[in-house]
Amino acid sequence: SHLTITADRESLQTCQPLELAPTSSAQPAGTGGLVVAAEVAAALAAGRPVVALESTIISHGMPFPQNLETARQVEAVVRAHGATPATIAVLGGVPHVGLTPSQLESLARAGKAVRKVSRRDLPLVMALGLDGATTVSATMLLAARAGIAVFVTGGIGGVHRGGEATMDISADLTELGRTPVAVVCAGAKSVLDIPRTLEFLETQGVCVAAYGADEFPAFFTRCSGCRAPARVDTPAQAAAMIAASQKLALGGGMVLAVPIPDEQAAAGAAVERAISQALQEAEQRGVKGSEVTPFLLQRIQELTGGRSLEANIALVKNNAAVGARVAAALAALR
Ligand code: PSU
Ligand code: MN
Repeated sequence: SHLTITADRESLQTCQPLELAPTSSAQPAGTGGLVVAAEVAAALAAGRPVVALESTIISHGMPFPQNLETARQVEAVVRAHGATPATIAVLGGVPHVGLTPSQLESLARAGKAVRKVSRRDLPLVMALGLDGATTVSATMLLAARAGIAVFVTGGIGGVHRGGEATMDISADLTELGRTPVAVVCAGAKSVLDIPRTLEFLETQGVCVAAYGADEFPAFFTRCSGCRAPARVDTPAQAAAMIAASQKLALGGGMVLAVPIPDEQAAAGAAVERAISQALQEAEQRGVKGSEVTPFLLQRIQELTGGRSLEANIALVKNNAAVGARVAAALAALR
């Protein structure tokens, strides 16, 4: 009666034998041979605001060409608010922090042909010299290694419905528990079990705040039925929480959940119906593991005739504006 997850037996069968890619030994352990774009490195060195962006949302979260347009627009919004964007992905086995326009384009064109990479997949794509689109968990980890404290995306993963039995709980949640990066998002989609997602985040010690709202937002709608554990109303307040967490060396992350803009929330009801149908289809077809989220996102887009995609794009750009302001407020505190 719910989605089931198998171990990685199936995906292991599709792996090529391990052919090790050459690794650079020039950098100290822990920096993972990161390639940080010159512009990003300069901003970080000067203490100017930087905003990390993920790449699974580009490869698996939206179709081409809207994914490319959105990725470019989100970077432009970050810049327009005075911060430097750093889109994160693994290219040829090397984690990149900040992509060139042509790297961004190839990733967007490749779409789902690129491997979706969460924390657990990083050693594999690095060792095999593969490309990988990073999820929230892997993007947070790499952002933290590069020294970036603020990360913008659309929605985080969570506890899937039925997760109390399947244990399908996104690695995003445990990453939030262990990596000091603030994730600015529109909450979690109602394809997930939002109450359990919030419970799990509490267990992981993650500070969760809604931005300008009392309720935790559910991506396409401003309402989840769950009260947010905290509320902040300004970028300065959000930055003060990040600074406090750093001061105490808490080591964990933070969720700043920004409700979808009012103009887009109207599409919410139709999208909610599509979500129930997509969930049923996933169950009937036996979709499993890391394919669950991409499957649901694509079906929702198909079922709503593009309205959900339009709302998705609008909310990511809105999050980018908020995230850039938070990064600027944080830089001003230093
Ligand atoms: N939710 C969205 N859009 C997305 C994702 C989640 O609304 O693109 C992506 C993010 O990269 C997130 C990942 O980190 O899916 C979570 O996947 P999983 O549920 O397999 O952990
Ligand atoms: Mn999962």
